[in-house]
Amino acid sequence: MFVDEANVTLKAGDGGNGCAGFRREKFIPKGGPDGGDGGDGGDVYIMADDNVGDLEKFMYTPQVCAGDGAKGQTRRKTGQRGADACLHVPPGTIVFNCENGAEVAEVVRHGEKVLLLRGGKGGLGNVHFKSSTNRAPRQFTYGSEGESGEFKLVLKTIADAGLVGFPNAGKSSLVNLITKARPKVGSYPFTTLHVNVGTIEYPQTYQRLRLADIPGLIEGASQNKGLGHKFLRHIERCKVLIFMIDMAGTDGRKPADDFQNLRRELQLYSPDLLKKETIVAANKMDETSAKKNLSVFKRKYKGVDVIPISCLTEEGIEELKADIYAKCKK
Ligand SMILES: Nc1nc2c(ncn2[C@@H]2O[C@H](COP(=O)(O)OP(=O)(O)OP(=O)(O)O)[C@@H](O)[C@H]2O)c(=O)[nH]1
Ligand SMILES: [Mg+2]
Repeated sequence: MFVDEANVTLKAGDGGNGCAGFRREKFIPKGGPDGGDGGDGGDVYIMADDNVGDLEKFMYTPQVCAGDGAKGQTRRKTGQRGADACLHVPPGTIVFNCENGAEVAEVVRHGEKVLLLRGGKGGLGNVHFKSSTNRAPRQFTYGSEGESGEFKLVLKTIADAGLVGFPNAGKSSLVNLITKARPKVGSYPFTTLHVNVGTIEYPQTYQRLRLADIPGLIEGASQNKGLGHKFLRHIERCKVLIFMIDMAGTDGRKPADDFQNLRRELQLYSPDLLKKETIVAANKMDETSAKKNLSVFKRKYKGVDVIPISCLTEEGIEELKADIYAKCKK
């Protein structure tokens, strides 16, 4: 299971109460107040962690609390501070406040840490209330409550390039071919049900790029047809979009229309998607019908960068890899 949304209830620790104590020692009568302060409550943080792939664990533990501060003690001892709690999430996670829907934090790079909730302050012990008129105060203050709230975590994958296309176009086949990720390939639509990210390696330059494979879109995805278009948020941060087109026109598809329809679905989701660097991967060139369809396609979309490939014979794959690199580094 791949979980990219989760609701969590978070609570920072309460501050410990101050102490009302008196010094008691042999030969020191009326030793005076010596109650220490309470410890502060722990804070709640969120941190991006490359070793965390999704938000699944928050489905099982939707409540996270930081530790409370300990009470103050006699001999002016301050109570121990409560332990902080830190939510380890995949890079690219955004935190929304459920109450007002506002975005409160976003962590993108590994190790990036943001404070979500502050722990309560520890109370004051009675040493603070000593005065010339009150030499034995019994006053102390209570620790304050830690902040709390309900939050929604949403993952928007971080990748350099993203694949979009209708079901069965061959998106996962390409990811299998050029990365070490192994998403399932099937001859039926909607083989892929969630996002897969693979890393393309370029040994010549010791560089790596992340490639995101998302479930297929269909016409009307923006009206929630098929799997809907919610997966498009995983390619929002990509620099380059690869439109995977089935150039063989399997099952009577018209490749030229496919490209236009895909672009329309993206536009309906967010017009910004169409401003990205674009590559059309004209797949299934090993099939006989593909050549004719390709020339029709090229005539219709003159300025578009089209690379004929076949995931079966591996034709054009190196060229596509090089083009992805060039556009990502632009
Ligand atoms: N002939 C031919 N078949 C291909 C090629 N690439 C992929 N296929 C086939 O096309 C079918 C779909 O491939 P997938 O990679 O699962 O397609 P997808 O775009 O990931 O599909 P969804 O996950 O359902 O959106 C599979 O049966 C593949 O074997 C190709 O270059 N030539
Ligand atoms: Mg797939």
